[in-house]
Amino acid sequence: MNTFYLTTPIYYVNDKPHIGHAYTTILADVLTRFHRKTGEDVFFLTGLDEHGQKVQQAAENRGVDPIDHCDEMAPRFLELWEKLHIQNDDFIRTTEKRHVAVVQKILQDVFDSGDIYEDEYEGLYSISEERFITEKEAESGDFRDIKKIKEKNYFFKMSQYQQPLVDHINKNPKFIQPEHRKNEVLGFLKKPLGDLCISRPKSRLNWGIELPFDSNYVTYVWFDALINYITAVGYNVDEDGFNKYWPANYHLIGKDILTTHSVYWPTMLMSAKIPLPLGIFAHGWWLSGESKMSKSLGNVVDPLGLIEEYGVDPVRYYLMREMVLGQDANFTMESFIKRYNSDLANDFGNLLSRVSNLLKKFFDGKIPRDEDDSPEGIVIKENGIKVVSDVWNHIESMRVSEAIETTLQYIRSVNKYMETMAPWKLAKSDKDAAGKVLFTAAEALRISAVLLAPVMPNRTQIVLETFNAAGSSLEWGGLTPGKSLNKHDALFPRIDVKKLEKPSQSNGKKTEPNNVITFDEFQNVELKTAKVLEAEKVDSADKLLKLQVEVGDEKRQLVAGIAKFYKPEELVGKMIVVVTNLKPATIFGLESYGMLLAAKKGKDLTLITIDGEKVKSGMKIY
Ligand code: ME8
Repeated sequence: MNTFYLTTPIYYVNDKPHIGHAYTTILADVLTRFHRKTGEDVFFLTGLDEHGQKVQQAAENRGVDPIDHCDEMAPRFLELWEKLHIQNDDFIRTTEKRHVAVVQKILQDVFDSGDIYEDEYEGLYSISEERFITEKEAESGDFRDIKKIKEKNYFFKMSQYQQPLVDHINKNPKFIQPEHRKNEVLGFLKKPLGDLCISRPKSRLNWGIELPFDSNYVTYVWFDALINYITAVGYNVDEDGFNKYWPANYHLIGKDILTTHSVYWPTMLMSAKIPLPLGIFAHGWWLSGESKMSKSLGNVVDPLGLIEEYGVDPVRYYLMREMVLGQDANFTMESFIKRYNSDLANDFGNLLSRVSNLLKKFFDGKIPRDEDDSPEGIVIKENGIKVVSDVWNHIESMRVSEAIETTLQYIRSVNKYMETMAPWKLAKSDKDAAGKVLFTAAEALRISAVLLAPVMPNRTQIVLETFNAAGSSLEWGGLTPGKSLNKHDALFPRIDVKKLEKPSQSNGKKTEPNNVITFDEFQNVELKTAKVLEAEKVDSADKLLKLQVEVGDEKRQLVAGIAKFYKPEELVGKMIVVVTNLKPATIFGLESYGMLLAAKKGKDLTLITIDGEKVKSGMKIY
């Protein structure tokens, strides 16, 4: 039997899951549901990345032990997976014994083979990224919390595997997908590849897996995390299980973690003499406006809220349909509602209510005897057979949104067929012919529901149960003539866009300026209180002041054009308002992480400040 092993990244437990995490996991769920349908022996792995600086920091901020923090966070992910109807086969946590043992084994094996050496290293270290960075990277402004560090560490001879990796990528064109990501990695590998620092002294970070050959160190979180993919299928413990599923068919990842997966991981495996995964597939980012949805930017959508409001299937549908795999996509409530109303309510839901109502009205709520053998009916049947293989081809090539669109196009063609054949009119003159049309339409709808079931496992079940066809296959002809229809609720009640809009405040009269923004757009802007800790003039620019501000637990640098209005010493201690999720900017060579708010008219400018006993820095402003 063919096997299909698919993994998601293991997510950091530094905060609760957001829509980006939900996306990759739903994608893996949809793909594995399709593969299970073809009879493959599927293994679907997801889990949590629980070690490292980020998690230690998150636990420290909350004043709890890292392991307690992880134990508290893990159920939040599990709860979300349950709500999203994720059918994973395993859920790995890197703090589990089974994983620690495998990481230590690999470390020891690689050490014994001579691929790990000790060296003193001095360089710039980015705390937020948990790695040494180059001078050039430091100047790029993409890294925060940079420190100069000199210390003894252990290094993995990654450079030794540069050429074998390039050869592997060239010999296996599907190893890194999509194509443009493969080219990106090959471009990266044109420059000499350095060795990888794989240790962290416990004096600096102790939340990790101890090096088996030096108890003063823990291993680098990525060296630990990537190994989860082999731990879960039984590496070094269950040889048969391991050989059955490994190498994985795909590691699904977001493009943010391409290098770790397509450079660190394969070279680690080469050194440990373990076969490489068959494929690494990097999808794009969900954006909110121009920026990536990310916890640190504070612009993430909470998947639980959406599910509660609209149901899980529409959310799964939207995420799968809207993002073309490999490209970025914009998450907006407008596009969510549009997709819901047009694809789900109008096309899919409408077809079900039309067909089932007509069967009730004219055929006593029973499935008619014969299918339509008119030319129009034959086209629907032929396309109903073709759509199955088209969808499968798309899925095998990781084109999920195209697979969905192909099914929706088929549904639209069935709606057109209904309009052309008008069985409600036909029923009055030729009842037999009307029955045939309705049979064909119902069968087409059944096939479509089976095809959409991996994306929307719940609502498609309603369709199948309506026709008494739960568990039926993808072969044309799954309906049983004479069977009675079951009652069903509206599949996708339309979202009334007007009801969502907030009523106007002004005694009945609408005042709508032409620059209105939606509530969502407003919510995308994160405003917080910030306390000014330090302020100084910028030598080269007489309009600018450089401020260090405190936003809750975090410190930030802001550069603001207010030197003409305020003396630096006047600002220290003031509680101001800052846009905290603005893309960082470099102003006169200085990094600025946010923007302060001020009222300005003509030549006057006054900073917006907030006073009050209860006001603390880091409070969100609504
Ligand atoms: O990187 N759009 O964990 P993480 C789409 N622990 N996908 C997104 C997204 C967005 N805006 N934001 C996050 C880590 N994701 C490591 C992985 S694997 C051995 C270790 C998804 O919690 C996407 O899959 O930061 C991305 O790769 C992953 O979440 C990063 O999750």
